[in-house]
Amino acid sequence: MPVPNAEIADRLDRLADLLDIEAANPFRVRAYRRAGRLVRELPREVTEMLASGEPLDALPGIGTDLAATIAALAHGEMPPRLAEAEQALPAGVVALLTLPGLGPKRVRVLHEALGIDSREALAAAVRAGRLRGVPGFGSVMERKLLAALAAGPALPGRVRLADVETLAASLLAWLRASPGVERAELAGSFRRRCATVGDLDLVAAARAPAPVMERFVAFESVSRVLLRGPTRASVVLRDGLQVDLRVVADVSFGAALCYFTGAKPHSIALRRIAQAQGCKLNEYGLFRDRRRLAGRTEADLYRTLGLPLIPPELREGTGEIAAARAGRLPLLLTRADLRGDLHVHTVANDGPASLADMVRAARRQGHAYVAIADHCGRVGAAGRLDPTGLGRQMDAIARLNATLDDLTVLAGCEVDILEDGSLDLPDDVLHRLDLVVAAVNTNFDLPSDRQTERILRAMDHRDVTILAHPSGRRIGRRPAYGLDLERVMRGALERGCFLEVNAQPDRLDLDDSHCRLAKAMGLKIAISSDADAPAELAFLRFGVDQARRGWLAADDVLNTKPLAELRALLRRP
Ligand code: DGT
Ligand code: CA
Ligand code: CA
Repeated sequence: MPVPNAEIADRLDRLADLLDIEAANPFRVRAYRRAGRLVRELPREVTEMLASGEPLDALPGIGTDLAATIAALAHGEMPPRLAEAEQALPAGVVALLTLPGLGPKRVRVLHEALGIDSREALAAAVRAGRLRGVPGFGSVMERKLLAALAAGPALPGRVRLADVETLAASLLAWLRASPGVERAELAGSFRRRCATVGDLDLVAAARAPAPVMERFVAFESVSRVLLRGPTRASVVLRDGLQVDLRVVADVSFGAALCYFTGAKPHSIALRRIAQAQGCKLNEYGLFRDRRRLAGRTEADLYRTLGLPLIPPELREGTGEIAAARAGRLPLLLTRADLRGDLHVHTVANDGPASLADMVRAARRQGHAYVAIADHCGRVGAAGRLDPTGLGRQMDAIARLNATLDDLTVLAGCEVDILEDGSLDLPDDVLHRLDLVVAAVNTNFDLPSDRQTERILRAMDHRDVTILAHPSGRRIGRRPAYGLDLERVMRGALERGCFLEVNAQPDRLDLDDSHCRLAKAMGLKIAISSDADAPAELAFLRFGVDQARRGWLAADDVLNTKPLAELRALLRRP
Protein backbone atom coordinates (compact mmCIF):
# COMPACT_ATOMS: atom_id res chain seq x y z
CA MET A 1 0.00 0.00 0.00
CA PRO A 2 1.50 3.36 -0.99
CA VAL A 3 1.51 5.71 1.99
CA PRO A 4 -0.52 8.83 1.17
CA ASN A 5 1.00 12.26 1.70
CA ALA A 6 -1.48 13.09 4.47
CA GLU A 7 -0.20 10.16 6.51
CA ILE A 8 3.45 11.05 5.97
CA ALA A 9 2.64 14.60 7.00
CA ASP A 10 0.88 13.37 10.17
CA ARG A 11 4.02 11.45 11.14
CA LEU A 12 6.20 14.50 10.58
CA ASP A 13 3.85 16.56 12.74
CA ARG A 14 4.04 13.88 15.38
CA LEU A 15 7.82 13.98 15.31
CA ALA A 16 7.73 17.76 15.67
CA ASP A 17 5.31 17.45 18.60
CA LEU A 18 7.49 14.91 20.38
CA LEU A 19 10.63 16.96 19.93
CA ASP A 20 8.73 20.01 21.07
CA ILE A 21 7.68 18.30 24.31
CA GLU A 22 11.29 17.25 24.82
CA ALA A 23 12.33 20.88 24.37
CA ALA A 24 14.63 19.89 21.52
CA ASN A 25 16.35 22.45 19.35
CA PRO A 26 13.53 24.75 18.14
CA PHE A 27 15.04 24.92 14.67
CA ARG A 28 14.74 21.18 14.28
CA VAL A 29 11.19 21.24 15.56
CA ARG A 30 10.33 23.94 13.06
CA ALA A 31 12.04 22.07 10.24
CA TYR A 32 9.84 19.00 10.84
CA ARG A 33 6.72 21.11 11.08
CA ARG A 34 7.56 22.88 7.85
CA ALA A 35 8.25 19.54 6.17
CA GLY A 36 4.88 18.26 7.38
CA ARG A 37 3.08 21.21 5.85
CA LEU A 38 5.06 20.94 2.63
CA VAL A 39 4.27 17.25 2.18
CA ARG A 40 0.61 17.81 2.97
CA GLU A 41 0.34 20.45 0.28
CA LEU A 42 2.44 18.74 -2.40
CA PRO A 43 0.59 18.46 -5.70
CA ARG A 44 2.02 14.94 -6.18
CA GLU A 45 2.27 11.84 -4.04
CA VAL A 46 5.69 11.37 -2.43
CA THR A 47 5.52 7.67 -3.27
CA GLU A 48 5.13 8.52 -6.96
CA MET A 49 8.07 10.92 -6.84
CA LEU A 50 10.24 8.23 -5.29
CA ALA A 51 9.08 5.66 -7.82
CA SER A 52 10.01 7.94 -10.70
CA GLY A 53 13.37 8.72 -9.10
CA GLU A 54 12.75 12.39 -8.33
CA PRO A 55 15.04 13.55 -5.51
CA LEU A 56 13.14 14.74 -2.42
CA ASP A 57 15.96 16.99 -1.32
CA ALA A 58 15.27 19.16 -4.34
CA LEU A 59 12.12 20.30 -2.51
CA PRO A 60 12.40 23.68 -0.76
CA GLY A 61 13.71 23.39 2.79
CA ILE A 62 14.34 19.62 2.59
CA GLY A 63 17.93 18.56 3.25
CA THR A 64 19.42 15.08 2.94
CA ASP A 65 18.39 14.11 6.46
CA LEU A 66 14.78 15.14 6.09
CA ALA A 67 14.60 13.55 2.66
CA ALA A 68 15.69 10.22 4.17
CA THR A 69 13.10 10.54 6.96
CA ILE A 70 10.33 11.28 4.46
CA ALA A 71 11.40 8.42 2.20
CA ALA A 72 11.34 6.01 5.15
CA LEU A 73 7.82 7.15 6.06
CA ALA A 74 6.72 6.79 2.44
CA HIS A 75 7.94 3.19 2.52
CA GLY A 76 5.87 2.57 5.62
CA GLU A 77 8.96 2.40 7.84
CA MET A 78 9.50 3.97 11.23
CA PRO A 79 12.42 6.41 10.87
CA PRO A 80 14.95 6.05 13.73
CA ARG A 81 14.39 9.69 14.72
CA LEU A 82 10.73 9.07 15.36
CA ALA A 83 11.34 5.79 17.15
CA GLU A 84 13.88 7.49 19.43
CA ALA A 85 11.55 10.38 20.14
CA GLU A 86 8.66 8.05 20.98
CA GLN A 87 10.92 6.13 23.34
CA ALA A 88 12.41 9.18 25.02
CA LEU A 89 9.09 10.17 26.54
CA PRO A 90 6.80 8.08 28.74
CA ALA A 91 3.84 6.96 26.63
CA GLY A 92 1.50 8.57 29.14
CA VAL A 93 2.99 12.00 28.49
CA VAL A 94 2.62 11.62 24.74
CA ALA A 95 -0.99 10.48 25.16
CA LEU A 96 -1.78 13.83 26.78
CA LEU A 97 -1.44 15.39 23.32
CA THR A 98 -4.78 13.89 22.35
CA LEU A 99 -6.61 15.96 24.96
CA PRO A 100 -8.33 19.10 23.69
CA GLY A 101 -6.31 22.24 24.21
CA LEU A 102 -3.09 20.41 25.07
CA GLY A 103 -0.38 21.09 22.53
CA PRO A 104 3.26 20.11 22.97
CA LYS A 105 4.17 23.30 24.87
CA ARG A 106 1.48 22.82 27.46
CA VAL A 107 2.23 19.13 27.81
CA ARG A 108 5.86 20.02 28.43
CA VAL A 109 4.89 22.51 31.14
CA LEU A 110 2.69 19.88 32.83
CA HIS A 111 5.46 17.31 32.69
CA GLU A 112 8.28 19.59 33.79
CA ALA A 113 6.52 21.75 36.34
CA LEU A 114 4.19 19.19 37.90
CA GLY A 115 5.66 15.83 36.88
CA ILE A 116 2.40 14.85 35.17
CA ASP A 117 3.03 11.74 33.08
CA SER A 118 -0.41 10.22 32.46
CA ARG A 119 -4.11 10.99 32.10
CA GLU A 120 -4.64 9.74 35.65
CA ALA A 121 -1.93 12.01 37.04
CA LEU A 122 -3.43 14.92 35.15
CA ALA A 123 -6.93 14.19 36.45
CA ALA A 124 -5.61 14.05 40.02
CA ALA A 125 -3.70 17.31 39.56
CA VAL A 126 -6.71 19.14 38.15
CA ARG A 127 -8.93 17.90 40.97
CA ALA A 128 -6.39 18.93 43.56
CA GLY A 129 -6.26 22.41 42.03
CA ARG A 130 -2.57 22.05 41.25
CA LEU A 131 -2.98 23.53 37.78
CA ARG A 132 -4.01 26.87 39.19
CA GLY A 133 -1.22 29.32 38.96
CA VAL A 134 0.49 27.41 36.16
CA PRO A 135 0.76 29.90 33.29
CA GLY A 136 -1.63 29.08 30.48
CA PHE A 137 -4.07 27.02 32.58
CA GLY A 138 -7.16 28.98 33.53
CA SER A 139 -10.42 27.74 34.98
CA VAL A 140 -11.96 27.25 31.53
CA MET A 141 -9.07 24.98 30.63
CA GLU A 142 -9.51 23.10 33.90
CA ARG A 143 -13.14 22.41 33.16
CA LYS A 144 -12.41 21.37 29.60
CA LEU A 145 -9.73 18.94 30.70
CA LEU A 146 -11.93 17.40 33.36
CA ALA A 147 -14.70 16.86 30.84
CA ALA A 148 -12.33 15.31 28.32
CA LEU A 149 -10.73 13.09 30.94
CA ALA A 150 -14.12 11.91 32.15
CA ALA A 151 -15.10 11.03 28.58
CA GLY A 152 -12.49 8.28 28.62
CA PRO A 153 -9.98 7.32 25.98
CA ALA A 154 -11.01 8.02 22.43
CA LEU A 155 -12.35 5.36 20.09
CA PRO A 156 -9.88 4.47 17.39
CA GLY A 157 -10.90 6.94 14.72
CA ARG A 158 -14.53 7.33 15.72
CA VAL A 159 -16.42 9.55 18.11
CA ARG A 160 -19.71 8.98 19.90
CA LEU A 161 -22.54 10.90 18.32
CA ALA A 162 -23.43 12.76 21.51
CA ASP A 163 -19.85 13.94 21.92
CA VAL A 164 -19.89 15.89 18.65
CA GLU A 165 -23.37 17.37 18.90
CA THR A 166 -22.41 20.70 20.46
CA LEU A 167 -19.50 21.12 18.12
CA ALA A 168 -21.58 20.18 15.09
CA ALA A 169 -24.23 22.71 16.07
CA SER A 170 -21.72 25.54 16.48
CA LEU A 171 -20.00 24.70 13.21
CA LEU A 172 -23.34 24.74 11.44
CA ALA A 173 -24.30 28.04 13.04
CA TRP A 174 -20.91 29.48 12.11
CA LEU A 175 -21.34 28.42 8.51
CA ARG A 176 -24.93 29.61 8.24
CA ALA A 177 -23.76 33.03 9.39
CA SER A 178 -21.18 33.19 6.56
CA PRO A 179 -21.68 35.88 3.99
CA GLY A 180 -23.59 34.51 1.03
CA VAL A 181 -24.63 31.17 2.55
CA GLU A 182 -28.19 30.47 1.56
CA ARG A 183 -28.58 27.09 3.25
CA ALA A 184 -26.32 24.72 5.14
CA GLU A 185 -26.85 21.30 6.71
CA LEU A 186 -24.89 18.53 8.37
CA ALA A 187 -24.76 15.37 6.26
CA GLY A 188 -22.96 11.99 6.49
CA SER A 189 -23.24 9.58 9.39
CA PHE A 190 -24.09 12.45 11.73
CA ARG A 191 -27.30 13.11 9.82
CA ARG A 192 -28.07 9.41 9.62
CA ARG A 193 -27.66 9.45 13.41
CA CYS A 194 -25.12 6.64 13.56
CA ALA A 195 -24.03 5.75 17.09
CA THR A 196 -20.51 6.91 16.27
CA VAL A 197 -19.15 9.15 13.52
CA GLY A 198 -15.82 9.03 11.71
CA ASP A 199 -15.92 12.66 10.65
CA LEU A 200 -18.43 15.45 10.14
CA ASP A 201 -19.72 16.40 6.70
CA LEU A 202 -21.26 19.75 5.87
CA VAL A 203 -23.04 20.91 2.75
CA ALA A 204 -23.71 24.56 2.00
CA ALA A 205 -25.43 26.47 -0.79
CA ALA A 206 -23.90 29.76 -1.87
CA ARG A 207 -23.54 31.74 -5.04
CA ALA A 208 -19.85 32.44 -4.41
CA PRO A 209 -18.03 29.62 -2.61
CA ALA A 210 -14.75 31.44 -1.90
CA PRO A 211 -15.87 33.52 1.10
CA VAL A 212 -17.56 30.43 2.57
CA MET A 213 -14.31 28.47 2.34
CA GLU A 214 -12.48 31.36 3.91
CA ARG A 215 -14.85 31.44 6.83
CA PHE A 216 -14.91 27.67 7.27
CA VAL A 217 -11.14 27.34 7.73
CA ALA A 218 -11.27 30.26 10.17
CA PHE A 219 -13.54 28.37 12.58
CA GLU A 220 -12.01 28.76 16.03
CA SER A 221 -11.07 25.17 16.77
CA VAL A 222 -9.55 24.35 13.37
CA SER A 223 -6.00 23.17 13.92
CA ARG A 224 -5.03 22.04 10.42
CA VAL A 225 -6.32 22.48 6.92
CA LEU A 226 -5.98 19.19 5.05
CA LEU A 227 -7.41 20.33 1.76
CA ARG A 228 -8.73 23.56 0.41
CA GLY A 229 -10.09 23.67 -3.09
CA PRO A 230 -12.54 26.06 -4.75
CA THR A 231 -15.68 24.23 -3.54
CA ARG A 232 -14.48 21.67 -1.02
CA ALA A 233 -12.37 21.78 2.09
CA SER A 234 -11.31 19.40 4.84
CA VAL A 235 -9.99 20.49 8.19
CA VAL A 236 -8.92 18.81 11.41
CA LEU A 237 -10.10 20.33 14.65
CA ARG A 238 -7.95 20.56 17.74
CA ASP A 239 -9.51 17.46 19.27
CA GLY A 240 -8.61 15.47 16.13
CA LEU A 241 -12.04 15.41 14.52
CA GLN A 242 -12.08 15.88 10.75
CA VAL A 243 -14.71 18.04 9.08
CA ASP A 244 -15.45 18.05 5.34
CA LEU A 245 -17.30 20.84 3.62
CA ARG A 246 -18.80 20.99 0.16
CA VAL A 247 -20.28 24.17 -1.29
CA VAL A 248 -22.71 24.03 -4.22
CA ALA A 249 -25.19 26.33 -5.95
CA ASP A 250 -28.66 26.53 -4.43
CA VAL A 251 -30.22 24.57 -7.36
CA SER A 252 -28.00 21.63 -6.39
CA PHE A 253 -28.35 21.76 -2.63
CA GLY A 254 -30.85 18.90 -2.27
CA ALA A 255 -28.79 16.67 -4.55
CA ALA A 256 -25.54 17.47 -2.73
CA LEU A 257 -27.15 16.93 0.66
CA CYS A 258 -28.45 13.56 -0.48
CA TYR A 259 -25.09 12.60 -1.99
CA PHE A 260 -23.11 13.48 1.13
CA THR A 261 -25.63 11.97 3.50
CA GLY A 262 -25.12 8.57 1.87
CA ALA A 263 -24.67 5.93 3.01
CA LYS A 264 -22.87 4.76 -0.09
CA PRO A 265 -25.08 1.68 -0.77
CA HIS A 266 -28.14 3.92 -0.61
CA SER A 267 -26.59 6.42 -3.04
CA ILE A 268 -25.61 3.64 -5.42
CA ALA A 269 -29.15 2.27 -5.43
CA LEU A 270 -30.54 5.75 -6.17
CA ARG A 271 -28.12 6.20 -9.03
CA ARG A 272 -29.24 2.87 -10.46
CA ILE A 273 -32.88 3.96 -10.39
CA ALA A 274 -31.91 7.17 -12.18
CA GLN A 275 -30.05 5.19 -14.83
CA ALA A 276 -33.02 2.89 -15.36
CA GLN A 277 -35.05 6.01 -16.11
CA GLY A 278 -32.46 7.19 -18.64
CA CYS A 279 -31.19 9.85 -16.25
CA LYS A 280 -27.99 10.68 -14.45
CA LEU A 281 -27.75 11.42 -10.72
CA ASN A 282 -24.82 13.17 -9.09
CA GLU A 283 -24.19 15.77 -6.39
CA TYR A 284 -25.42 18.51 -8.72
CA GLY A 285 -28.81 17.08 -9.50
CA LEU A 286 -30.84 14.58 -11.48
CA PHE A 287 -30.32 15.16 -15.20
CA ARG A 288 -31.84 13.97 -18.45
CA ASP A 289 -29.35 14.88 -21.13
CA ARG A 290 -28.34 18.36 -20.05
CA ARG A 291 -31.64 19.24 -18.40
CA ARG A 292 -31.83 19.31 -14.60
CA LEU A 293 -35.02 17.54 -13.55
CA ALA A 294 -34.49 17.93 -9.82
CA GLY A 295 -31.89 18.83 -7.21
CA ARG A 296 -32.98 21.90 -5.28
CA THR A 297 -34.51 19.85 -2.48
CA GLU A 298 -34.23 16.23 -1.43
CA ALA A 299 -38.02 15.84 -1.52
CA ASP A 300 -37.92 16.97 -5.12
CA LEU A 301 -35.19 14.54 -5.99
CA TYR A 302 -36.83 11.51 -4.42
CA ARG A 303 -40.21 12.41 -5.92
CA THR A 304 -38.74 12.65 -9.39
CA LEU A 305 -37.17 9.23 -8.87
CA GLY A 306 -40.64 7.96 -7.99
CA LEU A 307 -39.97 7.63 -4.27
CA PRO A 308 -41.23 9.22 -1.09
CA LEU A 309 -38.62 11.16 0.93
CA ILE A 310 -36.68 8.50 2.83
CA PRO A 311 -35.64 9.60 6.34
CA PRO A 312 -31.81 9.86 6.64
CA GLU A 313 -31.77 7.31 9.47
CA LEU A 314 -33.00 4.64 7.05
CA ARG A 315 -30.54 5.38 4.24
CA GLU A 316 -28.23 2.43 4.74
CA GLY A 317 -29.11 0.37 1.70
CA THR A 318 -30.77 -2.32 3.79
CA GLY A 319 -34.12 -2.55 2.06
CA GLU A 320 -35.39 1.00 2.50
CA ILE A 321 -35.69 1.64 -1.22
CA ALA A 322 -37.76 -1.45 -1.91
CA ALA A 323 -39.94 -0.58 1.09
CA ALA A 324 -40.32 3.00 -0.14
CA ARG A 325 -41.35 1.79 -3.59
CA ALA A 326 -43.91 -0.55 -2.11
CA GLY A 327 -45.27 2.22 0.13
CA ARG A 328 -44.13 0.26 3.16
CA LEU A 329 -41.76 2.66 4.89
CA PRO A 330 -42.51 2.76 8.60
CA LEU A 331 -43.81 6.00 10.09
CA LEU A 332 -40.82 6.41 12.37
CA LEU A 333 -41.11 7.09 16.05
CA THR A 334 -40.25 10.61 17.24
CA ARG A 335 -39.23 11.91 20.65
CA ALA A 336 -42.66 13.50 20.95
CA ASP A 337 -44.25 10.04 20.88
CA LEU A 338 -42.61 9.07 24.17
CA ARG A 339 -44.87 9.57 27.17
CA GLY A 340 -42.47 8.53 29.87
CA ASP A 341 -39.20 7.04 31.01
CA LEU A 342 -38.93 3.56 32.50
CA HIS A 343 -35.45 3.56 34.05
CA VAL A 344 -34.01 6.43 36.10
CA HIS A 345 -31.84 6.65 39.22
CA THR A 346 -31.77 8.98 42.23
CA VAL A 347 -29.54 10.05 45.10
CA ALA A 348 -30.02 6.54 46.52
CA ASN A 349 -27.48 5.47 43.89
CA ASP A 350 -25.23 8.42 44.72
CA GLY A 351 -26.64 10.65 41.99
CA PRO A 352 -26.97 14.39 42.59
CA ALA A 353 -30.78 14.46 42.55
CA SER A 354 -33.33 13.43 45.16
CA LEU A 355 -36.43 11.47 44.22
CA ALA A 356 -38.44 14.70 44.17
CA ASP A 357 -35.80 16.47 42.02
CA MET A 358 -35.76 13.66 39.52
CA VAL A 359 -39.54 13.59 39.33
CA ARG A 360 -39.69 17.35 38.83
CA ALA A 361 -37.15 17.06 36.03
CA ALA A 362 -39.18 14.25 34.45
CA ARG A 363 -42.22 16.48 34.46
CA ARG A 364 -40.20 19.19 32.72
CA GLN A 365 -39.47 16.60 30.03
CA GLY A 366 -43.23 16.44 29.52
CA HIS A 367 -43.49 12.90 30.83
CA ALA A 368 -46.77 11.42 32.00
CA TYR A 369 -44.93 8.73 33.96
CA VAL A 370 -41.46 7.95 35.20
CA ALA A 371 -40.19 4.72 36.73
CA ILE A 372 -37.60 5.00 39.50
CA ALA A 373 -35.22 2.06 39.11
CA ASP A 374 -32.37 2.47 41.56
CA HIS A 375 -29.78 -0.28 41.99
CA CYS A 376 -30.95 -2.56 44.78
CA GLY A 377 -29.64 -5.71 46.35
CA ARG A 378 -30.28 -8.20 49.17
CA VAL A 379 -27.34 -6.69 50.99
CA GLY A 380 -27.23 -2.92 51.07
CA ALA A 381 -24.07 -1.03 50.29
CA ALA A 382 -23.07 2.55 49.72
CA GLY A 383 -24.96 3.82 46.70
CA ARG A 384 -27.31 0.84 46.66
CA LEU A 385 -30.67 0.20 48.34
CA ASP A 386 -31.38 -2.87 50.46
CA PRO A 387 -34.94 -4.21 50.75
CA THR A 388 -35.68 -1.93 53.71
CA GLY A 389 -34.40 1.13 51.86
CA LEU A 390 -36.39 0.15 48.81
CA GLY A 391 -39.51 -0.20 50.97
CA ARG A 392 -38.96 3.31 52.29
CA GLN A 393 -38.52 4.62 48.76
CA MET A 394 -41.80 2.94 47.73
CA ASP A 395 -43.56 4.75 50.58
CA ALA A 396 -42.01 8.04 49.50
CA ILE A 397 -43.19 7.38 45.93
CA ALA A 398 -46.72 6.71 47.15
CA ARG A 399 -46.72 9.98 49.12
CA LEU A 400 -45.34 11.86 46.14
CA ASN A 401 -47.98 10.39 43.82
CA ALA A 402 -50.69 11.66 46.17
CA THR A 403 -49.49 15.21 45.53
CA LEU A 404 -49.15 14.90 41.73
CA ASP A 405 -51.96 15.05 39.24
CA ASP A 406 -50.19 15.25 35.88
CA LEU A 407 -47.48 12.65 36.36
CA THR A 408 -47.32 9.17 37.86
CA VAL A 409 -44.21 7.85 39.53
CA LEU A 410 -43.80 4.11 39.12
CA ALA A 411 -41.94 2.19 41.80
CA GLY A 412 -39.25 0.01 40.30
CA CYS A 413 -35.73 -1.17 40.81
CA GLU A 414 -32.69 -2.22 38.83
CA VAL A 415 -31.85 -5.65 40.15
CA ASP A 416 -28.69 -7.60 39.34
CA ILE A 417 -28.96 -10.89 37.56
CA LEU A 418 -26.57 -13.12 39.52
CA GLU A 419 -24.24 -15.55 37.83
CA ASP A 420 -26.74 -18.43 38.05
CA GLY A 421 -29.63 -16.36 36.72
CA SER A 422 -31.27 -15.76 40.10
CA LEU A 423 -32.08 -12.19 41.13
CA ASP A 424 -30.46 -10.26 43.94
CA LEU A 425 -33.76 -9.40 45.71
CA PRO A 426 -36.32 -11.62 47.49
CA ASP A 427 -39.44 -12.55 45.51
CA ASP A 428 -41.89 -10.77 47.79
CA VAL A 429 -39.98 -7.50 47.37
CA LEU A 430 -39.93 -7.81 43.59
CA HIS A 431 -43.61 -8.65 43.54
CA ARG A 432 -44.63 -5.39 45.22
CA LEU A 433 -43.00 -3.18 42.60
CA ASP A 434 -44.70 -1.68 39.55
CA LEU A 435 -41.81 -2.73 37.39
CA VAL A 436 -38.56 -4.66 37.65
CA VAL A 437 -35.59 -3.79 35.48
CA ALA A 438 -33.14 -6.69 35.50
CA ALA A 439 -29.54 -6.27 34.42
CA VAL A 440 -26.28 -8.10 33.95
CA ASN A 441 -23.81 -5.95 35.85
CA THR A 442 -21.20 -8.62 36.67
CA ASN A 443 -19.67 -11.75 35.10
CA PHE A 444 -19.50 -10.37 31.59
CA ASP A 445 -17.14 -13.05 30.37
CA LEU A 446 -19.28 -16.18 30.63
CA PRO A 447 -19.39 -18.36 27.52
CA SER A 448 -22.17 -17.26 25.20
CA ASP A 449 -24.54 -20.17 25.87
CA ARG A 450 -24.20 -19.79 29.63
CA GLN A 451 -24.76 -16.02 29.42
CA THR A 452 -27.88 -16.65 27.33
CA GLU A 453 -29.21 -19.29 29.78
CA ARG A 454 -28.47 -17.00 32.69
CA ILE A 455 -30.58 -14.21 31.21
CA LEU A 456 -33.41 -16.53 30.15
CA ARG A 457 -33.51 -17.90 33.69
CA ALA A 458 -33.75 -14.39 35.09
CA MET A 459 -36.64 -13.67 32.75
CA ASP A 460 -38.41 -16.81 34.01
CA HIS A 461 -39.09 -14.71 37.04
CA ARG A 462 -42.66 -13.54 36.65
CA ASP A 463 -42.00 -10.08 38.02
CA VAL A 464 -39.16 -9.19 35.67
CA THR A 465 -40.55 -6.68 33.19
CA ILE A 466 -37.57 -5.21 31.34
CA LEU A 467 -34.05 -6.45 30.57
CA ALA A 468 -31.73 -3.43 30.78
CA HIS A 469 -28.86 -2.77 28.34
CA PRO A 470 -29.08 -6.31 26.99
CA SER A 471 -25.74 -6.64 25.18
CA GLY A 472 -23.59 -4.88 27.77
CA ARG A 473 -21.52 -2.89 25.30
CA ARG A 474 -19.91 0.40 26.34
CA ILE A 475 -18.96 2.21 23.17
CA GLY A 476 -15.22 2.81 23.10
CA ARG A 477 -14.67 0.84 26.30
CA ARG A 478 -16.11 -2.65 26.23
CA PRO A 479 -17.63 -4.82 23.51
CA ALA A 480 -20.92 -6.64 23.96
CA TYR A 481 -20.57 -9.83 25.97
CA GLY A 482 -21.14 -13.06 24.15
CA LEU A 483 -24.82 -13.98 24.05
CA ASP A 484 -27.51 -15.15 21.67
CA LEU A 485 -29.60 -12.02 21.57
CA GLU A 486 -32.11 -13.47 19.17
CA ARG A 487 -32.83 -16.28 21.62
CA VAL A 488 -33.14 -13.77 24.45
CA MET A 489 -35.62 -11.77 22.38
CA ARG A 490 -37.64 -14.83 21.54
CA GLY A 491 -37.54 -15.73 25.23
CA ALA A 492 -38.87 -12.31 26.17
CA LEU A 493 -41.66 -12.60 23.64
CA GLU A 494 -42.71 -16.02 24.96
CA ARG A 495 -42.66 -14.86 28.57
CA GLY A 496 -44.30 -11.46 28.07
CA CYS A 497 -41.39 -9.28 29.13
CA PHE A 498 -39.38 -6.68 27.24
CA LEU A 499 -35.94 -5.43 26.29
CA GLU A 500 -34.59 -1.93 26.66
CA VAL A 501 -32.84 0.50 24.38
CA ASN A 502 -30.61 2.16 26.94
CA ALA A 503 -30.19 5.72 25.68
CA GLN A 504 -26.94 6.57 27.48
CA PRO A 505 -24.70 7.81 24.64
CA ASP A 506 -21.97 5.30 25.46
CA ARG A 507 -24.41 2.38 25.56
CA LEU A 508 -27.14 2.71 22.90
CA ASP A 509 -27.93 -0.88 23.74
CA LEU A 510 -30.00 -2.46 22.13
CA ASP A 511 -28.45 -1.07 18.97
CA ASP A 512 -30.17 -0.17 15.72
CA SER A 513 -29.97 -3.61 14.12
CA HIS A 514 -31.24 -5.30 17.30
CA CYS A 515 -34.24 -2.94 17.19
CA ARG A 516 -35.01 -4.07 13.70
CA LEU A 517 -34.75 -7.70 14.73
CA ALA A 518 -37.11 -7.12 17.66
CA LYS A 519 -39.62 -5.43 15.40
CA ALA A 520 -39.51 -8.30 12.94
CA MET A 521 -40.33 -10.63 15.82
CA GLY A 522 -43.11 -8.43 17.15
CA LEU A 523 -41.30 -7.74 20.40
CA LYS A 524 -41.92 -4.29 21.85
CA ILE A 525 -39.01 -2.27 23.19
CA ALA A 526 -38.62 0.22 26.04
CA ILE A 527 -36.51 3.31 25.38
CA SER A 528 -35.01 4.43 28.68
CA SER A 529 -32.62 7.19 29.71
CA ASP A 530 -31.02 5.32 32.63
CA ALA A 531 -30.45 8.87 33.89
CA ASP A 532 -28.27 9.36 36.95
CA ALA A 533 -28.98 13.10 37.00
CA PRO A 534 -31.78 15.40 35.79
CA ALA A 535 -29.86 16.56 32.72
CA GLU A 536 -29.52 12.97 31.53
CA LEU A 537 -33.27 12.54 31.15
CA ALA A 538 -32.78 14.28 27.81
CA PHE A 539 -30.65 11.34 26.60
CA LEU A 540 -33.90 9.69 25.50
CA ARG A 541 -33.52 11.35 22.13
CA PHE A 542 -30.33 9.38 21.46
CA GLY A 543 -32.32 6.21 22.09
CA VAL A 544 -34.99 7.48 19.71
CA ASP A 545 -32.29 7.99 17.05
CA GLN A 546 -31.21 4.36 17.24
CA ALA A 547 -34.82 3.14 17.34
CA ARG A 548 -35.51 5.12 14.18
CA ARG A 549 -32.43 3.58 12.56
CA GLY A 550 -33.98 0.28 13.57
CA TRP A 551 -37.22 1.11 11.69
CA LEU A 552 -39.34 1.40 14.85
CA ALA A 553 -42.70 3.17 14.78
CA ALA A 554 -44.43 4.54 17.87
CA ASP A 555 -46.46 1.38 18.29
CA ASP A 556 -43.28 -0.72 18.58
CA VAL A 557 -42.23 1.11 21.73
CA LEU A 558 -43.60 0.47 25.22
CA ASN A 559 -43.28 3.96 26.58
CA THR A 560 -45.31 5.58 23.83
CA LYS A 561 -48.37 3.99 25.45
CA PRO A 562 -50.70 5.82 27.82
CA LEU A 563 -50.22 4.72 31.43
CA ALA A 564 -53.22 2.37 31.61
CA GLU A 565 -52.13 0.57 28.48
CA LEU A 566 -48.54 0.43 29.70
CA ARG A 567 -49.62 -1.12 33.00
CA ALA A 568 -51.58 -3.76 31.12
CA LEU A 569 -48.55 -4.58 28.98
CA LEU A 570 -46.27 -4.83 32.00
CA ARG A 571 -48.52 -7.45 33.60
CA ARG A 572 -47.58 -10.85 32.25
CA PRO A 573 -50.27 -12.93 30.64
P1 DGT B 1 -18.27 8.19 8.76
O1 DGT B 1 -17.76 9.56 8.48
O2 DGT B 1 -17.23 7.14 8.67
O3 DGT B 1 -18.99 8.11 10.07
O4 DGT B 1 -19.35 7.81 7.66
P2 DGT B 1 -20.03 8.70 6.53
O5 DGT B 1 -21.17 7.95 5.98
O6 DGT B 1 -20.29 10.07 7.04
O7 DGT B 1 -18.93 8.70 5.40
P3 DGT B 1 -18.03 9.86 4.77
O8 DGT B 1 -17.78 10.96 5.73
O9 DGT B 1 -16.85 9.18 4.21
O10 DGT B 1 -18.86 10.40 3.55
C1 DGT B 1 -20.14 10.95 3.70
C2 DGT B 1 -20.98 10.57 2.55
O11 DGT B 1 -20.55 11.24 1.38
C3 DGT B 1 -20.88 9.09 2.26
O12 DGT B 1 -22.01 8.41 2.74
C4 DGT B 1 -20.78 8.99 0.76
C5 DGT B 1 -20.48 10.38 0.28
N1 DGT B 1 -19.16 10.50 -0.32
C6 DGT B 1 -18.11 11.16 0.21
N2 DGT B 1 -17.08 11.14 -0.61
C7 DGT B 1 -17.45 10.44 -1.67
C8 DGT B 1 -16.80 10.07 -2.88
O13 DGT B 1 -15.67 10.40 -3.14
N3 DGT B 1 -17.54 9.32 -3.75
C9 DGT B 1 -18.82 8.96 -3.47
N4 DGT B 1 -19.49 8.22 -4.35
N5 DGT B 1 -19.43 9.30 -2.37
C10 DGT B 1 -18.77 10.03 -1.48
CA1 CA C 1 -18.71 11.48 7.85
CA1 CA D 1 -16.34 12.80 5.31
